[in-house]
Amino acid sequence: MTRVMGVLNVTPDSFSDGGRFLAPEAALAQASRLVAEGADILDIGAESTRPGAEPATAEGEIARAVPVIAAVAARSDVALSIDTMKPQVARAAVAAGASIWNDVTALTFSADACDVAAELGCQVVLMHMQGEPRTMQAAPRYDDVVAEVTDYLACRAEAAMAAGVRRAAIWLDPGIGFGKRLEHNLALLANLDRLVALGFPVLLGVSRKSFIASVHPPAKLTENRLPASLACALAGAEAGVAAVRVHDVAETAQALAMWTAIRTASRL
Ligand code: HH2
Repeated sequence: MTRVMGVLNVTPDSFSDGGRFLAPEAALAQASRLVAEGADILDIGAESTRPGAEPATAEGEIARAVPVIAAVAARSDVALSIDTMKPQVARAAVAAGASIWNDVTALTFSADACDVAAELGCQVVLMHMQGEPRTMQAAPRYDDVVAEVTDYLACRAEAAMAAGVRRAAIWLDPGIGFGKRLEHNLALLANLDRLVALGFPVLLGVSRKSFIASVHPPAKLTENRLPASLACALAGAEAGVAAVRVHDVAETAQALAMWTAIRTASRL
């Protein structure tokens, strides 16, 4: 069954939940809520990667994320993921109880990233992004987006394994919305099976993203994008992704439970 990764951003400026869970008590309450709603994994992020976002310092990320990770780890055995590109932050998060390093730069942010991932021994999500968050949506260009993203992620998995990361610890993510136009996002969603065929678990992050408003203009506000987010999650489940990264955990868990029940019912 496709697992649900609940998003918990302890940032001032994330595109969907920025500023809402900055206070530690608010973050802990939201973590408990997401677990109660059916999250299998919580992805805690302390730097926004939305287009145009200003970079955070490692010290700032650690100060915001680590106390929340430590407090959630003390109260619950839900798997915890740290959404960061910085090895220093990943190291502090794993020490506090995170077991997954979710890296939107696929271990390319610094020269030591692969070595740190190998040393930490945690699970690692390698995500594809063209460019960097501040400017990535300016002029994304691909000749064959599906082939380029798939090849890139296969290469990054090889690089991680060459540094000593276990094959079984590697996840891949096509990076929907990260340096991609609408047609690129849709091509990747329509061909997720090609990424799944590489044999690594695939994580899909589509929740509330802006390409939804390009497909359906009334979904201009992020809070109005749940139906399309669910449609994308089910498309991911159909293609065999291992987990979906979402803001709306209860709704996604319900949609996936029904999809799984239908898929596993015997056909007459
Ligand atoms: N999307 C976002 C952040 N991190 N990580 C992975 N692996 N895949 C994604 O698709 C992904 C991600 C963007 O969403 P959000 O965290 O809600 O926003 P922000 O980056 O503004 O904090």
